[in-house]
Amino acid sequence: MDINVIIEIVREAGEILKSAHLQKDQIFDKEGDANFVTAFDMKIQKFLIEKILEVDPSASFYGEEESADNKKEISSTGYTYIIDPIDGTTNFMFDYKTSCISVGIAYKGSMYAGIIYNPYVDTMFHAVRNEGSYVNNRRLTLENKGLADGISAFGCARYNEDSTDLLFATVKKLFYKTLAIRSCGSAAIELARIANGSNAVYFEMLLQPYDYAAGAVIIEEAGGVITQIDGSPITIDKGCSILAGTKKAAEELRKLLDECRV
Ligand code: LIP
Repeated sequence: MDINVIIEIVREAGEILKSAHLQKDQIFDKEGDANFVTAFDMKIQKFLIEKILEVDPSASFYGEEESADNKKEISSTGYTYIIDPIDGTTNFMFDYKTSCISVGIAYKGSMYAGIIYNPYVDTMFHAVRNEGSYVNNRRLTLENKGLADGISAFGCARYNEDSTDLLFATVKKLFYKTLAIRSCGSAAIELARIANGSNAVYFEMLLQPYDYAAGAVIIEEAGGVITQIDGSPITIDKGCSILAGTKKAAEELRKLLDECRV
């Protein structure tokens, strides 16, 4: 698997997203409140799968959108591409220009590489295990700052109402412990922002592997951490909670969550 070949495929998919003119009849409901998919989510996922199969015919896929060649299984023998064709779909629907393409790559069941591309600002994040983390080919190494020295971000969705009280109780406590609070509507963009030092920390109560798989490698290779909110390892074969950040800020936030949980 040549990461540079996959990066160029993702860059091409980014042009589809950036030049998209979404019509009302191209928006469809998914399961749960305020949960949507657009024709462009499906078009970009189809494009990515077809292009990746050209260079890696034995590839497996765990993509967000339902399609015949998307088995949503993690291969134990080869590469699995964990694809979010448009992370920040609701943002895309309202022309927020804060959406990205996220492709995590697992090898024999473990995360190996990650790519997050925001075509609106042309930022291409990528990382390969033990080879470092980069944005537009600039190497990323994290400063281990705490909550008080940075921006804290969180995510929430109407269709994931689990633990909403704990989420907002923690955000209220966080408000007094950090420089500023942000919530941009794209988990992958928030995770990439940890790797380049824009966010000190990010958390969300429930996400799916395609929201965080790529970000996990990009953060860890930059020197940050990513776990579930209780500190346990993340899962890539099913959804889980996410807490990511610098080592110091993540530890501080986990303590805040514990205080709010009692
Ligand atoms: C979105 C995430 C966001 C989260 C939403 C949703 P999508 O991904 O990026 O952080 O709050 O629940 O999961 O659905 O736009 O690909």
